[in-house]
Amino acid sequence: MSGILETDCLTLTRFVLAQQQKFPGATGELTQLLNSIQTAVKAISSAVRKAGLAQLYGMAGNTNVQGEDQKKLDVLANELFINMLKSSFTTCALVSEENDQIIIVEPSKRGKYIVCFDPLDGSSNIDCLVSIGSIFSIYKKNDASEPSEKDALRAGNEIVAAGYALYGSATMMVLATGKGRGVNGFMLDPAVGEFLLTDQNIKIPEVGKIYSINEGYTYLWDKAVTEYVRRKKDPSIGKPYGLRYVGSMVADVHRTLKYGGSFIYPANKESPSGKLRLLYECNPMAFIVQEAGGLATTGKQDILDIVPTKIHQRSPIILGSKRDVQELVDLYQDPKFRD
Ligand code: FDP
Repeated sequence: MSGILETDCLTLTRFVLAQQQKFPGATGELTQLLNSIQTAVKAISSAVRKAGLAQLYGMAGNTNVQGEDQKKLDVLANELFINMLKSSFTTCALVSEENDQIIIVEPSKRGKYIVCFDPLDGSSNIDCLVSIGSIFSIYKKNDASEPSEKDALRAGNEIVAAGYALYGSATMMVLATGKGRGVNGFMLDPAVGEFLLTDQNIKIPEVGKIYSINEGYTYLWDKAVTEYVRRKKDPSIGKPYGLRYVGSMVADVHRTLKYGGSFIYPANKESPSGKLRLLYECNPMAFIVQEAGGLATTGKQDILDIVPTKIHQRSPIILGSKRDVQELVDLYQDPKFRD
């Protein structure tokens, strides 16, 4: 109710704790891990909101008023994720978009989870104030061996939980806390400093009215994608779709989750595996979209079935409303549109 302070609001922490209660054997480690990600996201959100001003203070030679070097936002976000995750005592290995090698957590701080994350996705949008985000997926270590890269080279189907934070006109965290447990969205209330449940059990529309792809690369597309986009714009087939492309994966996926339609970053003649990274971009988003009732595929294979061989490997991706994604999958199977 407006003007009245909510005294029993469902925060993200409460929500995760309540889920943990449903599993009598749960140790609370995942709750602790998700809390550490929440802290990182809150700090990143605050830094994102102040970035322009902070840059002004640091204009002379990139130093701030204390004479310290200014940290670029993506470096800051990465350090926050790594430090919060390590000190949560719940992780044993981390894969970050910003680090070439896997990070092995020191033995005294180890727990049973592996986290793959992109601390600040859409970084080319930072300087023009367009929405950016953080993305993560969580796996459980399945043996007692010394943690290594093989623990992160797992199919998306093994994800325990995945989520993203969108630093948009508000900051929102969207979480899928396990297979069959759906997707929930939490908006950051800056006054209280907590994420509050605002979007319960998000379901992606069965079909949408929007397609989302970087059309500048039309000349590089394969026949199936070319035909799909042609059909979306052909009034003799139906009412043409609208085109929306922010160029920040989190923003484009969040819109697709809310409004439906398709988001596509395909393979093309110059990048045969597309651009987006499997472990910390495609897999978490595919897990969330599928939990919300949508589809996520390369066009030829379910994203979550891919068994990675490299931690930074890329994958083409088509995700969104069931009917919209299926339409492109069908084109890939049609011999007329094979390259
Ligand atoms: P960015 O290069 O700005 O970091 O994977 C990174 C990403 O952004 C995604 O967030 C976004 O969807 C995509 O790249 C945009 O790539 P194009 O500029 O090639 O369309």
